[in-house]
Amino acid sequence: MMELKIQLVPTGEIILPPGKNGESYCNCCAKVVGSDGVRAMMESALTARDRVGVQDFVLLENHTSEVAFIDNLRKRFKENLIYTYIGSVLVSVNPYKDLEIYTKQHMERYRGVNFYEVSPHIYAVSDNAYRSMRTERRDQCILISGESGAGKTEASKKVLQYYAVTCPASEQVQTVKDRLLQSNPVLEAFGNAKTLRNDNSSRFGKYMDIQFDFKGAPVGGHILNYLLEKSRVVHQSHGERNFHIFYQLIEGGEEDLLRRLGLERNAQQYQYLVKGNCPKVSSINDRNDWKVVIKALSVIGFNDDEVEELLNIIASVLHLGNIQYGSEDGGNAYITVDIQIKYLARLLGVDSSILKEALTHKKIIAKGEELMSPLNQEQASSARDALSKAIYGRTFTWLVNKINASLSFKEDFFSSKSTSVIGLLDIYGFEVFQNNSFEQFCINYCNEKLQQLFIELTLKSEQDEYEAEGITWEPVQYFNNKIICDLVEEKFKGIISILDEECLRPGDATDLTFLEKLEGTLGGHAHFLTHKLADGKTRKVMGRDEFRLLHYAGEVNYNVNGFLDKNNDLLFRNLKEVMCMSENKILNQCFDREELTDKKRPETTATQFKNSLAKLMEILMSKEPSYVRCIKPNDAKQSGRFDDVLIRHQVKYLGLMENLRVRRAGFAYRRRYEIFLQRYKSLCPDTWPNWDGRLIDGVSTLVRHLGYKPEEYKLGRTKIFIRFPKTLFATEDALEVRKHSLATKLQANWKGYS
Ligand code: AOV
Ligand code: MG
Repeated sequence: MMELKIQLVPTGEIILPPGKNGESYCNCCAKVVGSDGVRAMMESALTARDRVGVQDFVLLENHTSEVAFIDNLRKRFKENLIYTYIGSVLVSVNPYKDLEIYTKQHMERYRGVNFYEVSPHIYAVSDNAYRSMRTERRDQCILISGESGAGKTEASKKVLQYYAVTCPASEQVQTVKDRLLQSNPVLEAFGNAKTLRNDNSSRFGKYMDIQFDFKGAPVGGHILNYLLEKSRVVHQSHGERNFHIFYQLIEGGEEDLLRRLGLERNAQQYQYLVKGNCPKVSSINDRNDWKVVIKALSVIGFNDDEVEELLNIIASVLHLGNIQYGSEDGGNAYITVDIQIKYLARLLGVDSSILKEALTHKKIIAKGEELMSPLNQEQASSARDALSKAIYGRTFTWLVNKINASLSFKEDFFSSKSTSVIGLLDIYGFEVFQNNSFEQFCINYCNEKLQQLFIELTLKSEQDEYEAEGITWEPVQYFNNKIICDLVEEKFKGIISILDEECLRPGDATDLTFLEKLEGTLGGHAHFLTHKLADGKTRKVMGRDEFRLLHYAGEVNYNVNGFLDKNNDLLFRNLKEVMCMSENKILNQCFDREELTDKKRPETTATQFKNSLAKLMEILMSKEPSYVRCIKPNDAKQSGRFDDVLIRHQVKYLGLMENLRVRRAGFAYRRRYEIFLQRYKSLCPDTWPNWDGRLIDGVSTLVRHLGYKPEEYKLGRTKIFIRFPKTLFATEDALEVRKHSLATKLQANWKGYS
């Protein structure tokens, strides 16, 4: 049977392979197809397009219609086509099921192929970034955004897998690739957890640089981690879990390991694991994951002792959680059962009586003398929890450092140098729960920053450039969320500044006085609300301990309860001292004696986070970005369900319609005149070998000679702007042909001489 080849290329045109006289021919048997055949092919291709939608939203006939946009997304989703472009931005809808599109064959299909010649895929974005890095020698970054559960972490893993499979590898490079890949299960075990939004929710932000040598082989990596949600160690909301590693250890740990650690194989026994009432999750196999993590730790280079020390710490946290306090007659706390202290002393390598005292007393310095002041039951419980959080949080940072040491580029190990990097950003997505606290405030602020970067780089700078170049341009209106970023981070007036001020204020500062100050300073701000209405009345739907932020992605009520403590993140001095004495080698590195003598107050949590995000933005701005915008199709984590309302909301706040409008009206490529002329001047007798006049005139002469139509390009002050990729591809092809014919001619001449 004759296979008709008619292609619906991503640019949306129907390509009819041309025959000699303009007729079309069949791809497999090369028979010329008559006009009826062509019509049949056209019809079937158009029907296909009707069914599966367009691969690039730019091709939508009604590109300003949100309905058409969502229709297209739905059509494709129903056909398991989860990826669609807006120009070079990849939109991805979480399928919530495994698709057969990530095989090695798929990877090969995308390798070295132009973005627009294959169907949209995360591999196309990965390959495009890789090739740009290699050809232009410019550092790249792939920014993955979307709300919690939209598929960011999965996407970032696919990118890494793509490089691991397709990049060249020597034996040494293979080791690096293995370590890069294996860092994922380890960090997920310690840094991810089940939330109501996502069974494998990232509770830390991650930016990973993959370093490549000049041959394009990955030779190293480096991870920056952002604010782990430590509070989860001691408390989880109903239906949520603690970090995966605890359940993995309890489910998967061998009998004698659990015995050594003094643990029972029953998560319900541990106070830190029972709060969410959710020990088992159907989508998670803790026992298998345990095996994967232990293997990964060994690939990364952990020796048996280090694994043992790490597990001692995890077990210690569980034992700490089971320490229960009673109250003596005078109100002082005492520990009801000693068994946990015994385990803790052994696992942490500390003196049991010193630990016991530190868990019930606070050291104060009065008149130059050190005194131990007893804690009441509530204070002791929160001191215990602060210790658990500190231990876990610092161990997590240690883990990242350890992975970084293992991934670090070792020059003497490789014969080449590391030249360029591709950065991969996978943060925690925007989230709203029934009860939102300091953690959601930080997470959602981080998402505001990322959205701001997207706006800066795709909507704003794009339009600014047209204006600067004097290109006629109808500005596209969009919501700039800078106002919300400022509301959070501005010096003196922003929420973080006000929070810090309350944290540093001696005396009677509480979460509620913080809220009052917020009202005093920010009341009336367009994106900030509390229960107080301007006319003195009360907004009934809001609690008296809440403030509401109107985020770019939606409204969130934050309960101020705990804001001050979480921002201060204090650990009593005597607990620190105990930890400095620990014989556990990891904890010994995590708690430094210098901390005890340091008089300077450490930066608050929110300020540290703000500063680290500012640095991250600088890093990202210095690289050439590619974007993946992830969309969550429903709130039930189910496959095949496309919830229109939910999706419309995301399309709106991600600014996808504005993105499309800028893209439609804009230009896919731009080149500075001198670069454009230098590259293509050989294609026109007037510009070859040199053009003596003004650059703009040279480019103008060149493109007219090449047959560019007026609507295909515009000439700015310093650059040529080309509307469609195909125009540039055609010019590139012409260059190839010329090089080829030149080479053939040279060969013929050479033969003539010899
Ligand atoms: P997130 O990273 O965006 O949320 P994940 O990447 O963890 O979301 O995705 C959530 C779940 O959706 C995964 O565990 C998979 O079950 C499923 N999933 C996502 N992408 C795919 C895909 N391409 N193919 C198949 N299943 C997928 V958060 O970390 O909560 O913001 O903070
Ligand atoms: Mg994630």
